[in-house]
Formats: sequence, C-alpha cells, structure tokens
Amino acid sequence: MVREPDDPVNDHVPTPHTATFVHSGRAALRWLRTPLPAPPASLRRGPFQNGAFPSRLRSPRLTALLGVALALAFGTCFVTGLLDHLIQHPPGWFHWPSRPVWLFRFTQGLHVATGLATIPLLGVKLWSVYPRLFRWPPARDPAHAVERLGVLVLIAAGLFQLVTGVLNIALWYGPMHFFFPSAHYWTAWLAIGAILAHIGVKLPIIRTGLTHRPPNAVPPGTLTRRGLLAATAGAAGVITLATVGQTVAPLAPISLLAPRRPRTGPQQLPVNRSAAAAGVRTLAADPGWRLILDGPAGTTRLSLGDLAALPQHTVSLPITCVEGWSADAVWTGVRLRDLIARAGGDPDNHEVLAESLETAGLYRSSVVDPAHAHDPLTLVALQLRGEPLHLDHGYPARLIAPNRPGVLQTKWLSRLTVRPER
Ligand SMILES: Nc1nc2c(c(=O)[nH]1)N[C@H]1C(S)=C(S)[C@@H](COP(=O)(O)O)O[C@H]1N2
Ligand SMILES: [Mo]
Repeated sequence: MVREPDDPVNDHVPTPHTATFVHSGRAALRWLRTPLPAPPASLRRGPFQNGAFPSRLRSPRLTALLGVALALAFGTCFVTGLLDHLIQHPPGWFHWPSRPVWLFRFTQGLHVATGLATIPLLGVKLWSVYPRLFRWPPARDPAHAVERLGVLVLIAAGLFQLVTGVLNIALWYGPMHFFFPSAHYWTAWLAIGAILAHIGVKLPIIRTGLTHRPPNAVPPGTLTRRGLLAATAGAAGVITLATVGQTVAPLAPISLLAPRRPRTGPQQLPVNRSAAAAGVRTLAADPGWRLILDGPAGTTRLSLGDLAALPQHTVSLPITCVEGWSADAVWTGVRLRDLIARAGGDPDNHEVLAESLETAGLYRSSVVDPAHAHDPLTLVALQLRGEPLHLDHGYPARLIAPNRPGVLQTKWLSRLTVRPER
C-alpha cells in the first residue's frame, strides 16, 4: 500500500509481531513464485514428452470459435432450465402466464435440444485444449493455479450436467444416487459461475483468437480447421435431428436416439408414469370413485356421472414432459373455473390444489395458480381423443392446462381444494 508522507497512519511503528508476520508473508509469496524444477528425464514420456501432440489443428482460434458456440448453447440451456425451475417452484415474485399455449413446450424443447447439441461441442473443445493437462509447470503462480482449478470445476460441472440430463431424458434414474432436479439445478449455477469466470480470465486470448486468422498450418490433404468445425456442427445437427422428433411430431420417424415418440402409447400418447407404477389401479378403476371438491362454499363429492353432466368443453393442448418429450392431444372435460365457481371461489383470486389418488410420489399433487385456473382452456379432463381417459392417462379425471410442465398435469384426481392464493 502506498501512503502519503503526511498520512498519520504512517507514524505507526510496527510491533515486532506484525513485522515478523509481514516478513514471513513476503517470503511465502517469493517461494510460491519460484519456478518448479524441471521434471526428471525419466518422467518425460508419453504425453509428457516434447512434441507429444503433433496436430497442427489446435489453435487459439479453433478453441475460441468452439468456445463461442459452446457459450451460446450452454447459455440458452441455462436460461431455459432456470425458467423450468421457476415454473415448477415459483417464488412469490414469479408469475408464469397461461398463454401462449406453446411457450413452455418451446422453451423446454430448446433446453433439451441445446443441451444435447452441447455434447459434440464440448467434446471437440476439450480435445482442442487437453494437451495442456501435461504442461510443465502445472501452474505459473498461485493465481494461475486458482484459474486452472476453476477450469477443472467447469469441466466437471459441465460433464455432470450433460450426463445427468441425458440420463433424465432416458428416464434412467438407476445410476443417479441423488435427487436429479436439485442436483441438476445447483450444478447449473456452479457451471455458469465457472464459465463466466473462465470467459473473464480468457477474454484477451478469446479476442485474439476471434480476430486473428492464422493460415491453416495443417499439411495438404488432411483435415482443416474449417473441416473440423463443419464436422462438429454436423454432429450437433445429427444429434438434434435424431432427437427433436420427441417434440416435433413430423420428425418422429427419424427420431432414432430419442427414447419417446409423440404418438407411441395408449391413445397415441406416451405415458410417463403408469397407473400400475403409481399404485392406483384399483382405486382409479373403482366405480365408487368421487372427486372431492373443497372450497369456501363447503365440500361436495362428484361422481364421474355428475362431472359428465356438467357443460363439457373440448381443447387441443400439448403435454410437455420435462423428461424431454412433448405431444399434442385433444381433451374433453369440465372447465376448472366452472368447478371453482361451484365451490364458491373466484378463479381470478383463488388457486386450486389438485391432489391425486397417489399417497406418495413427487407428482401426486400440483397447485394451479389463478392465471391458469381462470383460463377457459384449463380442464378437468374426462376424455382423450373422444374416448374415456386410458387408466395410464389419468382415468377417471385429470388436470390439463395450457403452458404448464407435464409434471403439473396431475392424473387420477381425487380432490380439488379451492383456496385464496398463497
Ligand atoms: N398423479 C400423477 N400425475 C402425473 C404424474 C404422476 O407421476 N402422478 N406424472 C406427470 C408427468 S411427469 C407427466 S409428463 C404427465 C404425463 O401424462 P401422460 O402420462 O398422460 O402422458 O403426467 C403428469 N401427471
Ligand atoms: Mo413428465
């Protein structure tokens, strides 16, 4: 610290204690900055020997171009993922509209597609820099060591997101010994923080990489930088084409890598959790089933016949599963806002807790906020494509609302509670 001569603090005489402290601090810094001795010749083998990575394709420009593509894909994936989290766990300030009907389908489709396209981008980017793993010394100084540890965090968090995201799309929870949504959410923050720090540190070299076009250094007849970038973009394109059919129905026939197709399942609609898996087969098929309607006006119990006798409406709405697929369907049933009025509530100010016959399970209930409760497209559906709901699609009655994640479209309804918005 530089002090002015008239700075009164300057008169302060350091005690022997602080003097020793300052001295040993300086010595430690000097020690940290001394270059490491070169490794013994016996260790300079394999990837550690000079010229171990002869490819002339690697360059700051290649790495910078891949980095920009990766930042755009990961950034889009992060923002759309955050949105999904906010919709499923809305804090007080957050309000998600019920229109346009297709918005969540679009943002969730983009989340999955950009996440999948990131796989080849990240692979080639890691290839472009991995020789640095074997560089000596591993770090020039403490700041460089911290920066390199940051890159390690970035790579680990990025790979974790890609692997868990793919496992989730495949509904393969076996290898995940943790709760996927929380792990995926918090690691996303870790990854985005590490990415921003990385971009900040690398800004000068990114700028050089993007503005300087070194001539191709590769021997004639071998892969050029442009060729490698085209192949990477091609791989991302093939992955997108082979999976986006799980959301874009016309592309379903070429959807070779996607585990779900929009038209495959009972009543031509995929099932996320079957009645058997949810343990509700007997209760749902019981003719004694009643929908309990609770509200300011008291409690009523409606049979399937009672519900069918109320005004029926038919709407075309997609199911957008956060596990990666989405599909259009035509639903018929009673408007939720009619039921709210019947229970003595006001759809503009009341929300509805929709509970299913399930006694456990993450998606056994959901809350319909006033925006969705009020929307005339929101139904307690009794029919799918003109037939009674299949048991696996939520027979005898299920919720279907516009612009909502599939996890909130509660099947096998047992009780609706109309209450003031919390
Ligand atoms: N009660 C209940 N409702 C539920 C679920 C559930 O596990 N239990 N799964 C949800 C999920 S994740 C999705 S994507 C949709 C799928 O509806 P479908 O199986 O009729 O296509 O139902 C939702 N409704
Ligand atoms: Mo889902």
